[in-house]
Amino acid sequence: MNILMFHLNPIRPTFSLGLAQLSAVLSQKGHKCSFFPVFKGNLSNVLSIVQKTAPNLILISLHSDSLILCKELMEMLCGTKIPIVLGGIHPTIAPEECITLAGVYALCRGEGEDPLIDLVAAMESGQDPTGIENVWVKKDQKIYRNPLRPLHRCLDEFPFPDYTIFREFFNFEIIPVILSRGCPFDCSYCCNHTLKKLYGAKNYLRRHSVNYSIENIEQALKVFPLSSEIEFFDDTFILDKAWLKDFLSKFSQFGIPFSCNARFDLLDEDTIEALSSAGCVRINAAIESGNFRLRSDVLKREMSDDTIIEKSRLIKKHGIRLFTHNMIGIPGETEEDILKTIQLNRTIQADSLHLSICAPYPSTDLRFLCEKNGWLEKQGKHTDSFCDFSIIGTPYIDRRKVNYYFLAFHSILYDRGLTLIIKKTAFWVMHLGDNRLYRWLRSVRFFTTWKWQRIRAWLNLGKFRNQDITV
Ligand code: B12
Repeated sequence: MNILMFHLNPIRPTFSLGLAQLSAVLSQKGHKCSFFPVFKGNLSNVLSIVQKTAPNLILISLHSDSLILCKELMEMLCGTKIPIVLGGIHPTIAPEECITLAGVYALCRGEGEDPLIDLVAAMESGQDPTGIENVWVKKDQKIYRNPLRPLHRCLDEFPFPDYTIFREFFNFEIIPVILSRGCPFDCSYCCNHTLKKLYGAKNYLRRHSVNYSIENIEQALKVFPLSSEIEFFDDTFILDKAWLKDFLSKFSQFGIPFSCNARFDLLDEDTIEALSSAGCVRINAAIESGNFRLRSDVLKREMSDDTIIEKSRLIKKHGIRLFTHNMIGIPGETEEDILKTIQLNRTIQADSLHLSICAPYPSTDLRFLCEKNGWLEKQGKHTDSFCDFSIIGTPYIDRRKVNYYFLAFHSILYDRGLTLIIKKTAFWVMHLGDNRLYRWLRSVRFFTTWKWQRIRAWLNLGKFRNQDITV
């Protein structure tokens, strides 16, 4: 079959390691896969891509932030009569919302490799596709909702993700890699506890063997030989210390810097030192809130300020840059709490950070908390938007204040003097306009950065790694 894959992100073109994995298993079965990263700025190109590739099947991968974009895309595709299958985290946790979208032929919940192979085989051979585990299918005006199959026990049985599908669109200076699935923690805003409820906690966390992981990286580097860094996206990269030690000792052969996610409370000096010696240049760790009560009671991340401060000191001591994840608009949060989050980042001297507006994703404990208290925006036009607007309204803070701090957070933390005053004033004016100007500027910025990356790829610019991989 000729299969076209779309990954959706309203804001910018984004890779999908999930689709790379699916492309690998489908290619193994002789199917031809191509990929296109859809965002608002290139939605109008989609039909010409479909005409050019002439697929027999379209796969769409989506997170909850992309439902509106998905609806728009489906409207564009409905005239093509090509079967469309949805998958990814949103169809997994909110399947009813997805299967009822006009034009959807089927959706896949949970891990896609085995169900997709079964579905494609059934479609090709004309067999009945209505009884495949993980797959919900629409047929003769009926919806067949099949149960989940158990998680695939041994991840090493899968082929290496197919990075070639990204080559046309991304010139990864930093290659994204993921070597495990699952997480043992239950942060209330994250999808992991939701998936654990679906699948059962047993065997939920699985990791590739060290040998598979090393070979996976080798393959990725062959596809992107100019990449100068690796980013490990695993939720729990540093959890299994024995695995980590073995992995780092073998990874060092690449002589390539990397960054990874880590929880402050799991870090100890030995681990930080080992990471640093193996080439770790940045640790991404979540603070989320500067208020301990919100962190532990609302977000279910029991971690003291002292732990965060002490571990940050150690990270810096070993010459690793610190990137933090933060949220504002958390239920129960006040303006003072937001300022505490800024202050905590200042105390630990975060080198850079990511800020999100707290998003109560479907089926998470955080969502249930908001629903129970009537804190979700009911009538507003942004109810389905998980990107730039706060959809949580509590008596503790005006939602527009949250939007203002979303714009001003970085400036308050990093800017000084006149720059700070000018930016704060501009953000204040912009937030009154419902963020529209800001969102437009952001889209332009992402678009130009992306184009610039492609020009660099075309000109063959980019740093060579200090060691080449033997092919
Ligand atoms: C890597 C990652 C990113 C990367 C790449 C994202 C991407 N495009 O895949 C980056 C940094 C860009 C990113 C950005 C964001 N992310 Co993110 N990210 C992750 C992370 C850590 C791993 C995802 C991954 O690669 N998993 C490994 C692959 C193999 O699994 P997979 O993607 O789930 O795919 C499998 C199945 O879902 C299925 N499948 C997937 N697509 C399809 C399609 C079809 C047709 C079929 C049949 C099957 C199928 O088959 C695959 C193989 O089994 C997850 C957390 C997690 N542990 O899953 C969060 C996660 C997906 N991200 C999340 C969020 C919130 C975001 C952002 C909105 C953050 C922000 N505020 O900007 C953006 C959204 C970007 C977007 N729309 O793409 C949430 C999503 C929650 C939700 N309900 O939507 C997650 C679940 C983390 C969380 N807090 O719960 N993210």
